[in-house]
Amino acid sequence: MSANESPSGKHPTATSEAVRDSAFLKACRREPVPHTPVWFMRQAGRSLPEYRKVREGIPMLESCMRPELVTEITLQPVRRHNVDAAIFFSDIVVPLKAIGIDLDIKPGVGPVVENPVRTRADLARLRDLTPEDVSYVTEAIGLLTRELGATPLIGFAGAPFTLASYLVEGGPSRTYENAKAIMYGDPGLWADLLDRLADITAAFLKVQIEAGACAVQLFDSWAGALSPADYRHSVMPASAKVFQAVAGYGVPRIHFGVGTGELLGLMGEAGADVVGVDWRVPLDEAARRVGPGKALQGNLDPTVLFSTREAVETKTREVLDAAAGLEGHVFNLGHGVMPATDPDALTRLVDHVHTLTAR
Ligand code: 1CP
Repeated sequence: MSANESPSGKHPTATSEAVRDSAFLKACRREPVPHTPVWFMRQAGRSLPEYRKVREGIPMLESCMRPELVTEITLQPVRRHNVDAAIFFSDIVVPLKAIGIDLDIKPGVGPVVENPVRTRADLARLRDLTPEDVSYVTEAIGLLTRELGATPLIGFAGAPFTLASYLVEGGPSRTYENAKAIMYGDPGLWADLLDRLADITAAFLKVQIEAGACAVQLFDSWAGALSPADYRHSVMPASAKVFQAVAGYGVPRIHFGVGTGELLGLMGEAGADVVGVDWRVPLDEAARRVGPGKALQGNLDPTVLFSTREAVETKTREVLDAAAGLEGHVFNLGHGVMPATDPDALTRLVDHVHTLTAR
């Protein structure tokens, strides 16, 4: 199989030579780079006035299903900030909506599930995802890769644990008490739930890669709520299944969570090529925890952008200094861009990292 061919053999993946030679993909592959590549989680979104304008009156989930709108929103931060990668505009709950789960994304709240999934009978509602269920994703990525030229497109999905947290709790949670009640009290049901979600997530990532995404990020945003032993036993097998399912495409696989300092080694072991790090662990220490053979992504505290230009520059230099000995480094924030962030601070940050790291 050539690097340009999908494992299914049906669709050649759309990655062009210019994209393959991009600083972002080089850093993911731990090759020498012309400068440290930069992108931001949640770079498309409420921090941008042009985003708020095109989203006006259109509910979040509906915007994810309109290919022209998805294309425009995904391109907005690329045009404005000169970032080294685009991330597909969607949400982690889109594949669940696509298989008929009754959920909505409520403004100011996040994903809310009408009838939470808590029993074995509920599992039957989690059917397989087919490419036809998300044809708007294939269409949007087709439009996008034509517009993006040499800029790589990152596809993404929610990891089984983080998806399960919304499905079981019925919405955002700080404690995950209902999810953990199943994890500890009915491990068989828990394992089957996460395994179902792994299949759905893998199918969703495959759609994005076959349509032209040249890297994927698995967001296990809330895995930091787990001890290493619980993560290894009750969550890692499902996340590993997702990574294994897309291994054959040869696209870099990024694995990210918040508050996952104690889990960094395991999150790499699950099958990631790049491990995302929040701001709580310096990158040199993160590299020791992850071990050799993987690139790291991160990890400026997103709240630093609310401070003075001097403070942003100092904290940025600290991140770059800690990253100096890494095998590969993709600069990012330690979590998503906060909605009240000044977009000009993000543009300056990209320029600053490019200037400081130009080789
Ligand atoms: O109307 C709006 O603008 C709603 C806000 C919003 C946006 C812009 C939501 C609701 N989702 C999104 C888009 C989104 N979601 C992206 C866009 C691509 C980009 O990064 O530019 C991405 C990557 C996501 C992924 C996502 N959704 C995650 C993982 C990333 C993370 O921040 O940890 C999670 C946990 C979600 C759930 C979700 N969707 C929306 C919100 C507000 C939340 C979080 C709710 C909570 O606190 O539990």
